[in-house]
Amino acid sequence: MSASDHNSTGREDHYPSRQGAAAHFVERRDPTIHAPLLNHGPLSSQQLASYSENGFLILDQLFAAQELEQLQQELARLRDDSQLRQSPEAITEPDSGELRSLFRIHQSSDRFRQLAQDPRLAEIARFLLNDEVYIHQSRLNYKPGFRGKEFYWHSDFETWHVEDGMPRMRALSMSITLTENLPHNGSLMLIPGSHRLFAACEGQTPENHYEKSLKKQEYGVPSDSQLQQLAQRGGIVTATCKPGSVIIFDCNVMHGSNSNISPDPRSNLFFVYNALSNRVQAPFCDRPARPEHICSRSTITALRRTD
Ligand code: 6CS
Ligand code: FE
Repeated sequence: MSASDHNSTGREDHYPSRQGAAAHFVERRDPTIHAPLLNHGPLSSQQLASYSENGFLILDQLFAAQELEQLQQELARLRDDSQLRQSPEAITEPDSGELRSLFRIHQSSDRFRQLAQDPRLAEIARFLLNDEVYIHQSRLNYKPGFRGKEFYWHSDFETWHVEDGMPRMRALSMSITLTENLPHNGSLMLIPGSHRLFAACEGQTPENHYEKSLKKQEYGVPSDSQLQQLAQRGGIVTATCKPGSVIIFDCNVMHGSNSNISPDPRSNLFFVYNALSNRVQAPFCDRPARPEHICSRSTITALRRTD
């Protein structure tokens, strides 16, 4: 296990990746739960233990039918917004041109801005990260029926560290299911316990990598051997759940999702909560910072508390 390195700018890099070394593992150097252990905050002690052990937790049907309907209407409204569709925030599927993702929805949608601040979500993030939080990234992954393509295995943190300059593992994603997540429609797959090892990747970061990686990621992904080792240790869990549920997952848990050739869309909303003390710095790769709609940088302030 390599210790932290100092990259070309002399800055301490606790999780060197894509620095030319072969794929290898580095022990995680940050807690999964940053809150003091004596208090379980808005979660039960069983939920906390499960999140700490696995690196993810599912809150089943957190949102009632009426709220869910409003979220689904907003999902459709944004999908049909022709101006948004032409914007850099819209990512299309590589083959069909169908809408794959819509980024920065916590700013382009008042309803989703309000949702990101909802205490049922934000208070859990503040507790687990033990800090004020801000939205590092938000997106709708539409994963349409018939032609929704996969998201290959990856650790979000590996990308957010290397390409966005996120220093430490003190961030988490909340994926809100807006359609049913089923065994057959490309639901999120996660490897329990994989968050405890950092899979440092081989290769170098291509120029403007995000223009390709958001459609089909080929750099910053684990080697077959790394993936095999993680899956052998922890197995693979498919997070099937009803609409209105929330999949909370640590920034470093290995996850991915298959293509969707079923008629049923798998549309999930993602908020990435980052600890304010873990705000992004310069990228840990020799590339310019990614655009604001993928990585909040110029708008970093503590997320407003609402009751
Ligand atoms: O590059 C990113 O930030 C995005 N890529 C993936 C596959 N997951 C996290 C995030 O949406
Ligand atoms: Fe991801």
